[in-house]
Amino acid sequence: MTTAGPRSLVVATATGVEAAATRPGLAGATLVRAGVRARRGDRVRSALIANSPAALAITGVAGALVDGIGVGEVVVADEVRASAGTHRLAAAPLLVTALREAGLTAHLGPIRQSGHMVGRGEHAALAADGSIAVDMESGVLLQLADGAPTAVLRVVSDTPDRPLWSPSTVSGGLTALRTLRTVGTVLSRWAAATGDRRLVMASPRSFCAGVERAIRIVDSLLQTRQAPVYVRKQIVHNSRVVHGLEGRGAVFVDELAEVPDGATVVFSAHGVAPAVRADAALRGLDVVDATCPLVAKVHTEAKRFVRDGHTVLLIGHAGHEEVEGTLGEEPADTVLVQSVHDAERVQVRDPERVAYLMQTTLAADEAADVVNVLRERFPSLRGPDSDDICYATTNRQRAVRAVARQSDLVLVAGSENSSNSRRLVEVAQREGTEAHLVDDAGQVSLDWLARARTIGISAGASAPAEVVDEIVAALGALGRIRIDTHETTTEKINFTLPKEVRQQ
Ligand code: 0CN
Ligand code: SF4
Repeated sequence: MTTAGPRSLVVATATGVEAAATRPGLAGATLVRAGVRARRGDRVRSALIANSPAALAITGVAGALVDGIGVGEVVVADEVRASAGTHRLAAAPLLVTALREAGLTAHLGPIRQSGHMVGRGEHAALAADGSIAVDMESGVLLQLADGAPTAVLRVVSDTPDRPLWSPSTVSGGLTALRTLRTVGTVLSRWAAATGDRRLVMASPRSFCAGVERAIRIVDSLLQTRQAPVYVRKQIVHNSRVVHGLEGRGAVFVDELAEVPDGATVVFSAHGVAPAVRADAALRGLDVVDATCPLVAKVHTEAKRFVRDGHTVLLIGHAGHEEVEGTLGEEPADTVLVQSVHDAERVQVRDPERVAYLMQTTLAADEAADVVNVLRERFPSLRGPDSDDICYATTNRQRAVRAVARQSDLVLVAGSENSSNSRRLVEVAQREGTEAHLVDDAGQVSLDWLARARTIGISAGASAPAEVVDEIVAALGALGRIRIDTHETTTEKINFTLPKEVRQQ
């Protein structure tokens, strides 16, 4: 693939007034007046050819179709619906974020192209299919793009409450034109982020066996038990997963006190302290345990070491749910060690009887440094029979490291509170590569992309593949992409479901 960097920006507006309002932020761009109903489409076509390879932004004013979108606010189309067909714009969430960063109120949703000016009383019918705004030329102009990256971004000048041909029409128009000045600067940033790229997909990435199992447990209970199904803490640390299950009837609570007597409650993949189990039993709660078997293994090791008279040094992060659960097994004989600094200072009852355990999602290289210090201080230090840092954590870190070495930028799908996802970002950064954690495509900054031609992509063990797909689609909407996969190992691990779910 021949790779082209950022595209030249061609901006199409319907009228000269809209073009003039947008111009201040558009240094170096070509502005084209295409006319209402895009009668002058040939001008746009010529501008795209003259500036090839170009990116096309369609902007100007529009009418909001739904309440909650005000005059002067921006609507970015993720889809344009016209009689000739529907056009998807997968990079639209990135633009919304950039507009918000620029201080504007921006909305994401479908824009409908209408053949006439929409007046009082027509909004509800046009909004019936979920469209949030209406204009008269986006659909026609998009057909001219011929594969060029495209953006459709409109500033609202009228709303169902303040329709066209009402006393507010002029003031609405002026407010919208003022906003267009800022829109121009964001479109320039968008154009700088376009270009052809190579994507290197880290493999393995995304769901591990423990996360698959935990989600299937809640999923299956939602189908077979009476709603609501309560879940103590987030089932896994991912906002997309949690919102998806919430939408289907799961109720996430922080503490058991919020669960009514007799209700079904699921314990999350990260495990719980015995005190929580005892509390649930006392309350007569119907418990289904989604603790990952590999977390449960660490709990078993903690009990075994303490039974043998050892002090357990648990390497992990304070406040993380998994660590809270493991510490709770033998609280009097377990000490948390968070860093090399802690390892150099930790005091134990008997230096001859010391064991270490680990949180399953640590960075393997950092954890090894801590163990080395402990071993120097306590030569008879014992450790787990097999690694506590789980297979999924280890595999994803190896893969992202390999990918980071060949990338200008690494994007890791995952939520902020996901330990293993954050470690993937840090592992990539330690290779000297810029890396960021993104919960969804909208969190990818246009400015990161401006500098990156090869982008590595990974996802934490709790991040759904669909988030990765959305990121890839967004990058594909900014230019041509070649997708390579860097596979460091294949995973074939599966965990059986607990009996409460299997029997149903
Ligand atoms: O993101 P997760 O839910 O959890 P942490 O990485 O924050 O521990 O991923 C699943 C891992 C487990 C247990
Ligand atoms: Fe289990 Fe590891 Fe997945 Fe955590 S990351 S749920 S410990 S397999």
